[in-house]
Amino acid sequence: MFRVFTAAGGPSKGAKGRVDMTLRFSRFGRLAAGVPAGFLAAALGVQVRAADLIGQPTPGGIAFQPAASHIREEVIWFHDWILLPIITFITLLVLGLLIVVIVRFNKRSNPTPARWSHNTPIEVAWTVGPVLILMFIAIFSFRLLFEEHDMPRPYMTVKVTGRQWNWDYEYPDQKIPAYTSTVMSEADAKARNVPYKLAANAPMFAPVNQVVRVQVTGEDVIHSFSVPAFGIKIDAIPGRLNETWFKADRTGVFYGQCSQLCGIDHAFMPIEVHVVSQSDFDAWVASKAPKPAPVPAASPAAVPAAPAPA
Ligand SMILES: [Cu+2]
Repeated sequence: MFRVFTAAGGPSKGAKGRVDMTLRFSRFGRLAAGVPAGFLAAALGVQVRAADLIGQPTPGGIAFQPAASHIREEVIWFHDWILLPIITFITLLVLGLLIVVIVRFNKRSNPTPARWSHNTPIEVAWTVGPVLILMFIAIFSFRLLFEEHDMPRPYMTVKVTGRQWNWDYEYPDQKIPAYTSTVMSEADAKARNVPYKLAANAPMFAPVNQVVRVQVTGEDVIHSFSVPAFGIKIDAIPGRLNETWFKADRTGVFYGQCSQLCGIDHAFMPIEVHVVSQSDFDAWVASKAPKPAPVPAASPAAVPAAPAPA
């Protein structure tokens, strides 16, 4: 459903209408297995333009952000096709039972109450039933958990350090020292037409279609590094190095936020990740890598002046 996006992350030219409809209905289709929410969304037209859905929340949106990685697609599939149908079924079942009880077993229509208080088959059923449901969910849940932890061979590592209230990004493989990424001011965000409180002054960079290992730690309190489009969220804990990974399958700008209450400016430590082509990434690395120290030239100026003769 996302094939209509161009490399830049926007909808392909001239196909905007088709993109909108594709996105709206394919998402709707994915949810249709039993999703009143999807129905509501389509009916109210709250799904906004496809271009707005890349890597950031949208006003009025009720579905997930579009996936930009295979893991995220699996997460969305698990939610849309396993969890949501089950919880919808359970909710409707309980609602139905409640209505039956209200209608058939009220005082008026049932003047002489029954005197029994136990029913062994029902008690067994309402114990075994939920256990079976949880075991069924666990099959898919554990498979997903395993996949999330089974990191392929990484192309590079980014070390992320959370701090009150900004992030540090360091690229040991590329020898890029840590730089600090802070929230962009409202005026700057407005001037650049980027979302305030999501845009950062110095984004993290990653090449597309490469496995990026993200090592996360905290400097002062617990923060949490989270990028919904990649399906990653991991705590940044002082004194501990946590690890996760992502492999973005499209270029674009993807936003996240610190997801652990970390103090008064918790809402002001956004995460901005630019996923770019390999050549763009290499160019960025070249621009960031520390320049080699200039070889001192044996110029006369470098020679200390001889003391003046007395
Ligand atoms: Cu934080």
